[in-house]
Amino acid sequence: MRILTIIPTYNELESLPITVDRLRSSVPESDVLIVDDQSPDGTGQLADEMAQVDQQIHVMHRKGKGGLGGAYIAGFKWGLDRGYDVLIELDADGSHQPEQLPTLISQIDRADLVIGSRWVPGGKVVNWPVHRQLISRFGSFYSRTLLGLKVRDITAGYRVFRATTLRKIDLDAIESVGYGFQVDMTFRVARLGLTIVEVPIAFIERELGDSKMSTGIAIEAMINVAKWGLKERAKTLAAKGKALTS
Ligand SMILES: Nc1nc2c(ncn2[C@@H]2O[C@H](COP(=O)(O)OP(=O)(O)OP(=O)(O)O)[C@@H](O)[C@H]2O)c(=O)[nH]1
Ligand SMILES: [Mg+2]
Repeated sequence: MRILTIIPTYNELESLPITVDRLRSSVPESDVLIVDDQSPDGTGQLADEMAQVDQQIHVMHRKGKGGLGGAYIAGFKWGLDRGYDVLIELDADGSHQPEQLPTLISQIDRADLVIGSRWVPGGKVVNWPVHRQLISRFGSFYSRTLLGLKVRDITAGYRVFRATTLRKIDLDAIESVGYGFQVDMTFRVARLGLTIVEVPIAFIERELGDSKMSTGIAIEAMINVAKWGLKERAKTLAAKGKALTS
């Protein structure tokens, strides 16, 4: 099983080396792809230096901040082109603990997508203010209800995909930039009737660097989810109408 862990970065100069070191010790068999969007703080150059001394580290440089979704899609395509069997999403900021990755990977035998989940029994968030917890829980509840999904942590960004799952998805059709990207991927995997397994994780609030979360990203996600939910419902109604008239 060839594994690739994709780490998107934008201004993660302090966090990136710590995260990559922890990842390399926790899952030494995984190759690493850092996708940097020309971070003004020089994260991209640091990534290049890391790649020079470790053959398993690769770097993709994109032209300017294009959003988390775009960075992951570019990373997925890179990995699929090179024949990886398992592709992993991991934040650079320390929120996703690489030490928990072996447990997530161990579940990919029985799943098409494994999600590191904050909102299943045993999952938790550390050092998150109450308002962030409420926003995240509400976001998952809102998306779950509108899209009719069973997943508890729909916006989660700690994920293990089988390559076969990603190959079934039209990656070019995904437009969302922020959290919406994670919701969109979950929805697409679920609609294909594939198996999603949630594994409890402890999500740690970043200690270094700045968050890229913004109100714009949250609003984008809410509008898109409502749009997708309505579209899906319209499709179901149209199918029912057809069945009744035929
Ligand atoms: N390449 C790339 N990476 C990004 C972009 N935006 C965010 N990232 C990275 O994606 C990961 C998650 O971003 P965060 O800023 O931690 O956003 P978040 O985790 O949603 O928000 P917090 O909960 O506040 O940490 C980090 O590794 C970021 O550096 C982007 O536009 N391009
Ligand atoms: Mg983060």
